[in-house]
Amino acid sequence: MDKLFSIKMRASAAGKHVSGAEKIVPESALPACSDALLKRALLHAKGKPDFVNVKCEEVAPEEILRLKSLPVSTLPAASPEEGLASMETLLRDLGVPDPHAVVRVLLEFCQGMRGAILLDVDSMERLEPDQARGVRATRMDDAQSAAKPFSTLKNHYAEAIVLATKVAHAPRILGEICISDDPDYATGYVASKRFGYVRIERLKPMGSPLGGRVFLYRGPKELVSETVEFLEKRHVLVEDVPELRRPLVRKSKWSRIESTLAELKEKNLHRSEIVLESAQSAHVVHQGRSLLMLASNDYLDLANEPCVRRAAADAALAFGSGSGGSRLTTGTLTLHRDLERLLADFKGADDAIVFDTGYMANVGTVSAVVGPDDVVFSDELNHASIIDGCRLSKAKIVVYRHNDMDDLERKIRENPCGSGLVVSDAVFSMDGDVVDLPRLVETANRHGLLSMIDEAHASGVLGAAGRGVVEHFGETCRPDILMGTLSKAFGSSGGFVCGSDPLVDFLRNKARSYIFSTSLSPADLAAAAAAVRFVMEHPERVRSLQRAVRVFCDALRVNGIDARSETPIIPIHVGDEARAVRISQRLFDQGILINAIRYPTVAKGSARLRAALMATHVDDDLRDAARAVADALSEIP
Ligand code: WAQ
Ligand code: MG
Repeated sequence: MDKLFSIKMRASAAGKHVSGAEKIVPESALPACSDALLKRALLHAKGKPDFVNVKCEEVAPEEILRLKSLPVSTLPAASPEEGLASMETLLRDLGVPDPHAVVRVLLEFCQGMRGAILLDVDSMERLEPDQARGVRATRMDDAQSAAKPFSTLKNHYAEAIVLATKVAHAPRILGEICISDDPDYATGYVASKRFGYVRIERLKPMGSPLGGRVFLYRGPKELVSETVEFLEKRHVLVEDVPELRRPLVRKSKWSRIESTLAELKEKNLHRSEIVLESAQSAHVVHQGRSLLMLASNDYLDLANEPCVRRAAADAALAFGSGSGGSRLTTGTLTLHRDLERLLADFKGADDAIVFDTGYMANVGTVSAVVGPDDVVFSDELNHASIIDGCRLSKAKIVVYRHNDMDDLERKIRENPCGSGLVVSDAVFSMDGDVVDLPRLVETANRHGLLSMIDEAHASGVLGAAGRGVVEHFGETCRPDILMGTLSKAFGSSGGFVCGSDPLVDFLRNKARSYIFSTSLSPADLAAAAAAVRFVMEHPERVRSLQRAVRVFCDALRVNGIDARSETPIIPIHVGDEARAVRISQRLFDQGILINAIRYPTVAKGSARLRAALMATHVDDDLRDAARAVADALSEIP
């Protein structure tokens, strides 16, 4: 067996103590340990020492007393008064006749001592041989200390629990009370064999240099020297020191909220809403002023379409305002099933399941179809709701490069799995580009993986009839799971998933966002159904949207901005967050609403204007807007 050494470090500056520490470690750990202790001496917050002494001494195993660590518990305390009251209660339970007086000794007489006061709790007499210095407990260590990462900083808790365990086992010691003398650390404890090491989180005001230790003695005075001998001379190793789980620094309960807001504002990332006073349409009203809406997801302008609004109003009058329950309890109306059948028909699927939002459709679906043993392969630009669904699933998440099917192939080979999912947006919400569906589906199928496509920005948008990404690619391929929303081109609210009967049945039983939410209200459902029917009957509305895209992109290019898109999402690159905000603000002042999109929605430093077109935008408005965008880009630094 490795020999054990006691190693002690003491550092001073101009004869004054700066820091000290000691350990008992196996010979093999001695060099690393002396190095760490030396660093600790040289880097001490109290100042640079001019004298450092590191002393190593072999200790015979039979000289070492091995003690089990006291068990640790923590009492929260909102104020020093509360903490000190807890301390007195514990002392009373230990049989101390005058707990208040003992706590006063700790608060009033310890200042400036290097050791502890040794107090007779019955006579209230101080028993230390040297009252200026106090009694020091030394020659002790955590039995595992050599195996633990050695911090050059002093670890309050780790050292205190070792000391408290030794002191509590000293002859005739009832226990100990302590407050850290560190001005930034207001914690202390009451330690005893009886109650263990009870941490008390707040015993003094922050910033106070107060601190000290009192060892509580009960016994004949003649035997004091034996107690002191044990404390100062006996070698002790403490076993099974528990880890401290809580963070040591207690922050104000508002600190996260306040500091986050301050940081967002400082980095130009703070957002607030623009409140509109009219329906969502090609023109909207804000503070009494008309704005050209170039930022809406209501691509087909159906939120404001008379037959859609009428359907919502009629349904509210016939079925009431709320659905009254979750889908699997009382919240399924004929309207829900009618809409699901209509969506399945529109998308050419067996069945569909409607969720309250697109976000919930993605979170519920992804987290249900994969689990902890699976792998999800996810495009790096996928929507946040897909990312959140992946996280919630506890599956391994492998992110592949944006729309890069070679990278997807490589990542699948590098991450073999029993089962898994490839998931991608159909139209990427911030870039407006379209997924390489044929290759994605082929790759997923070849590797035996499920494929899922989010058509939030594709339904009603892609394909001559607006049926989405499958139509866009000429019905040549089809993902297993086709997700979409009712809140964008369909002008209502909600999300949905289309697929096979078993898939939909599975989701009704396993998608938690479906099971544990009150279902959509009658007005939402009827509006969505009317909008889907409108698209089926009026494919020319989809073509108007596609035409608006061509007109706007052409106009941007005429004005020197390189813009092309197959979809109504047209990103105009800016880069700097603050500049993007300034440009968007200038356009806003000129009556054009285009959002500046910033981190965390897109990567840092890739801020952009995100123009979103509607089928009802007229050519003149689009050309004027393109010119205004170009002017703002060239004039605003
Ligand atoms: N023996 C006796 N008394 C000592 C010793 C020693 N080896 N070391 C320090 N003292 C006395 C001295 O008067 C100090 O001013 C006082 O104790 C406090 O010492 O989160 O950090 O090193 O569970 O500041 C307790 C809570 C932290 C830790 C204790 O003590 C936790 C602490 P400090
Ligand atoms: Mg201290």
